[in-house]
Amino acid sequence: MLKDQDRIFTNLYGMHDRSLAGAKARGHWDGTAGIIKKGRDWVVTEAKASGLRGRGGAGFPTGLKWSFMPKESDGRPSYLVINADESEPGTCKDREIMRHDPHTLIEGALLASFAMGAHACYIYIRGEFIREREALQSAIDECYDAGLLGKNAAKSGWDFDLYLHHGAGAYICGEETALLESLEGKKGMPRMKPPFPAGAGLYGCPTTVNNVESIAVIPTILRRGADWFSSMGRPNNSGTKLFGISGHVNNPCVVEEEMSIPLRELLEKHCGGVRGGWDNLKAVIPGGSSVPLLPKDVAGEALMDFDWLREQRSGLGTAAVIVMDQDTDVIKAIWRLSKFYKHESCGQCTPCREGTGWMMRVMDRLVKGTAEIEEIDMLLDVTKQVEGHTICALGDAAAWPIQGLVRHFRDEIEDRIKHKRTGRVSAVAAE
Ligand code: L3W
Ligand code: SF4
Repeated sequence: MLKDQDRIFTNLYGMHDRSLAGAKARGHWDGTAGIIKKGRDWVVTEAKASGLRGRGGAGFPTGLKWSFMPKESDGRPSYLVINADESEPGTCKDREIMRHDPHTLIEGALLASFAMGAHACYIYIRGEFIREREALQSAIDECYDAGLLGKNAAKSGWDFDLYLHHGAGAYICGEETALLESLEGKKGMPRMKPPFPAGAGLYGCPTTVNNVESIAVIPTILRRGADWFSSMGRPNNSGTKLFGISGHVNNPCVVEEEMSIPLRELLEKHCGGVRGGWDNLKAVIPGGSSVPLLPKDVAGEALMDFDWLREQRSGLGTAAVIVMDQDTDVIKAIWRLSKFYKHESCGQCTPCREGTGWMMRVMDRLVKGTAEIEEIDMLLDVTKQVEGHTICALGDAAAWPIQGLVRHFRDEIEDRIKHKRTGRVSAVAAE
């Protein structure tokens, strides 16, 4: 359980002044130049030692990613790009940082960019985030006025510019290479990897793309030390983490907690528990719509971290916890995700473009109970044809929730088909 003094996001609920003066009173921008004077290698080494893993969904070690950036310039500039295109269904944690704690993100952008030899950083913010863009832009303007950004930023000797770029509302632009394409003014379509952005990213230059939360925790890690951060959570799953909890709990919320907290403790301590009590739980999606759900018995044991959830063939993803009680039509819930992925597929590779449509149409029949029993395995086969055979992870993200549904709720699907139960057909038709 996280102690109050170990919280990084001290203004998560907007109770305090989010302006520069308020942020400074809470300890932000304290000794920033001194940290930079310790040198680039020191910052990267601390990030590695902290054990911080990317908070955008993949959990890739942040310090290791930074170390892929060139040490010496070959004439091309280096860039940091911050992925603020938070669009994963259920996910609303980065939004809270940008709304209420924008200075920790801006200070993190300066420190991380310095660590990678970047004099410029772009924050790519989700199209729907109008108020968040305004909050962030006003914080950026304050920093320029106070000399914390621009030439000799924060009197550190490092010149640094920060630009905010507003997206237009496409989920796929949260995929890092589609985001770069969009930032360059092109259609947001993912690129083949490799090359990874560290080799050829924005405008073909060395680039690191990091999630908002990954960057916003950096100033506190550097001030309090890698050992402090890595002392929380389990080995290889360290630090504090923002969890966004929605669905059938009494008080949905976004909360900062220690990594590896038991799921049941998370829900009972911060959300007033499952609606109708724990016994009324049916299933939980632990990490945003891209990861497979967990049935109640597994959820009761779950530790909220990358490795524990991976071992259960699910994932921490964006740590967006979606709770479903016994009243939930779980087949319909996953059908709705299938519809989402079909809609958001950019269409450039065949398994995803065609497969998402096939998956959605079969899911439609499962919801209505009009499918044949054999179609369950046929559907699983389609998910296997899509998984791992596409340019970007959207194909996997469309396949995994269905695989989880069949793994844990096959009986319910078969039961509906056998009895030709209709589920909520009228609601399906209405959507
Ligand atoms: C250099 C190598 N760099 C990997 C870098 C790579 C990227 C990071 C992780 O997808 C997941 C996806 C969604 N040399 C490298 C290397 N990198 N190997 O490391 O890469 P990767 O491929 O594991 O993941 P990804 O393509 O970044 C992200 C899942 O997250 N997800 C979605 C979240 C949605 C949001 C949102 O709405 N904001 O975050 C949730 O689970 O499905 O699997 O930077 O370049 N050898
Ligand atoms: Fe586009 Fe889907 Fe291929 Fe990703 S997997 S590049 S979203 S078609």
